[in-house]
Amino acid sequence: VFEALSIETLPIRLSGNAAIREKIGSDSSRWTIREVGDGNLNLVFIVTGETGSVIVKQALPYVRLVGESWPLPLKRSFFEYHALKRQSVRAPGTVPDILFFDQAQAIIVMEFLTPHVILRRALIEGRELPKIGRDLGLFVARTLFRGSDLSMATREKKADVALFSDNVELCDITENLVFSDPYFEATLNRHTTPQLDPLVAELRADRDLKVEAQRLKHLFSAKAETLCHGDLHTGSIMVTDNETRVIDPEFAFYGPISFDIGMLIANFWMSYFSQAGHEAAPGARSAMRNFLLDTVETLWETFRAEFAHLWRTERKGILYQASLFEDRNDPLASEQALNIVIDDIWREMLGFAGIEIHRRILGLAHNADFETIADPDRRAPCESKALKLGRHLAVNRQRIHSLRDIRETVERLEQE
Ligand code: SR1
Ligand code: MG
Repeated sequence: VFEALSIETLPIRLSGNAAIREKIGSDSSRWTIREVGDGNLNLVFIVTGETGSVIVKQALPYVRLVGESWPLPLKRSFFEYHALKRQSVRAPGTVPDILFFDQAQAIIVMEFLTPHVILRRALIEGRELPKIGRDLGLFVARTLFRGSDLSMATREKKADVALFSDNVELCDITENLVFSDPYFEATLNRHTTPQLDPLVAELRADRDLKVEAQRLKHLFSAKAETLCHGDLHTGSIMVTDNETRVIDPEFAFYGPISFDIGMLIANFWMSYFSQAGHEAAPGARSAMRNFLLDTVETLWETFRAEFAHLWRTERKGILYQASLFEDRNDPLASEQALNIVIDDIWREMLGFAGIEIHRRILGLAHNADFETIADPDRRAPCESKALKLGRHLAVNRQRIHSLRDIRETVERLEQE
């Protein structure tokens, strides 16, 4: 029978576990326990013993953000565990090590990352992290390429698609909260800045935008291309100046290669527009703004270069088989195909980024970048500029050809 952990029961329930005892010490009377979960869904504890610390994460049978009225199955913990396992093989060193998994209790015990902090918090504080663009570009290229039909044996990939296809309820959250709710007056929506009302009404009446959002939802639900993280935002990343780790893949599903990249890049653009709400004086965070736009460029260019490298050196799946091109003695054919595949990812990625920006301001699940700007008169222009960028990306994505162009648009909006 499932039982939610508490600070009192945790030592009783986990002190018999050999892996935990070995890591933090076997005298559970000396364990100190803190509940630190501030996400929307789960319980998270830091457990510290005489020789170290671990993270204990437990799924609850409902959405923590909303309460027991919104049940959510425990099996998301199973998908998180399996996604972490695959990511650790496909992009070694980028996710926390797992010490123990209890499927029935939906508990994952994993490495405590220290002195790491959540990337979103670091960006709100105005901290520049020099390695982040490259680290994340490599992470997305490696996990998304190696989880696809470009790399995997088709039998193994099809079995994995079947396995993850049961993550229905978490996909349902994304399908509704990301792609649909922001574009009508859905019950769960909230925007905390009434100054946005006229713009919100405009967006909800925007036929082109609504059609694009549904085209993107169509891609999300039908293009089972690779194993996506599924919720790759700056709150799912832990950082130090020298290290980047990706956490929380409970939304993992087989979807478009472009999905994780678009969600992630959107969060850097939102951070950009939120800086004005956090800076001590106008212009004080100019260097930070440049860092964020440079990071987006590094992330995408690293993704592109690494994806191309894997395409040339590890393409062993059923798609664009090397033998097909090389037999005909036409190496340029493979490069032509690569360019077309990357162009498709680019256009889809821009769309997903636009929609992610909208849902974080108009839907149920907001982000701290904007929410921690206490004064609504300061928050409103930040959110409104982000919403306009989101619309531009989603609607004009077929006609946007470079991050230089987007940088100009972003900087022009910032000056408004
Ligand atoms: C009800 S869950 C809302 C959001 O929290 C998660 O982190 C996902 O981003 C989801 O969309
Ligand atoms: Mg999460």
